[in-house]
Amino acid sequence: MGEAGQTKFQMDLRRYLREQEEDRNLTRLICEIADASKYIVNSIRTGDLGVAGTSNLYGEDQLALDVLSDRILRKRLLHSGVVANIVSEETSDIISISTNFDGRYSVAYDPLDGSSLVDVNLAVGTIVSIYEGGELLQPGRNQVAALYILYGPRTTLVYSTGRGVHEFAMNQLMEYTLVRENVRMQPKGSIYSPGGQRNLYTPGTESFVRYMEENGAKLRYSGGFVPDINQILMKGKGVFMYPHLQGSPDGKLRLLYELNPMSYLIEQAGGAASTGRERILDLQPRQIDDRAPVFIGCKEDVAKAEELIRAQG
Ligand code: AFP
Repeated sequence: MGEAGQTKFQMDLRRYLREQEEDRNLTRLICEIADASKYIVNSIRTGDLGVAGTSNLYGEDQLALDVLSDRILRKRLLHSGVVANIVSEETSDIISISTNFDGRYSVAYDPLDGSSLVDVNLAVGTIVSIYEGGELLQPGRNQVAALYILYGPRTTLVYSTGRGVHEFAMNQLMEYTLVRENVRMQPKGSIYSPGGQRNLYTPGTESFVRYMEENGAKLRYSGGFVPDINQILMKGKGVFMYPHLQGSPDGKLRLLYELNPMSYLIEQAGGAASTGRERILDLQPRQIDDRAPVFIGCKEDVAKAEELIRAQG
């Protein structure tokens, strides 16, 4: 029992991080990101959905919300006093905040992943990957923390610092309070989330989808990486894929701020994340906009995908 009569499951995020004796600067960083999400969720609920008239590295028209969310997060990271370098899906290169890396962290983030879904009122999210020091182009296995915030019917924050995966929900005072501790995946799943065009799947991926369907798995795909992964993680049974396609061997999703943080979280919950041939977290990024194919979720399902891709390509 925490403060006077407070059960563990009403504990707010900052207090929980302190009870876990997390590094003070890391606690500060995670709480700054959590605070920034309060402004992002307000901008989603009420913000201007028009196009901002600018485009990001990938040449996609930036919705005002993309730009706004990126600004909100970047400002908090800039003034946090605990950040060295940052990179965002919405900017074209790494931004140096401090050359003093002592006690500081570097952050790769997607401020509003799935932003094109906001104007059809589907769930979207913020994804964050955190490293110690100043280097952002390192394998995802070196992350010291990863988190996402899901702006759905409820606003939830899911994080790990390498000691399990914990979920918090935003209450009416806009505080995050603990709802699930040590989330765990089952070995095999009952849902599959197939991204990309089916007619461009390679034989191995096609066989894997047939394997999942023959085993009774149901299709769940929203087009939003954060809600689709969150469903698999919180139900503990499923696999998401955005595979290599004929004509695009690297799939679609970005390594630094989509695949590495989500792979870290899923592995921390006992799942697996692979390109279909190798562990996502072992990939050495070459540049900030690297993409990779992905099969992520229940360990046995990911292993089956690898087996079929090894055999059939
Ligand atoms: P946007 O951020 O451009 O909406 O893309 C969302 C996303 O990166 C990821 O959230 C989804 O899993 C994936 O793209 C969906 O891609 P498809 O629309 O090709 O299925």
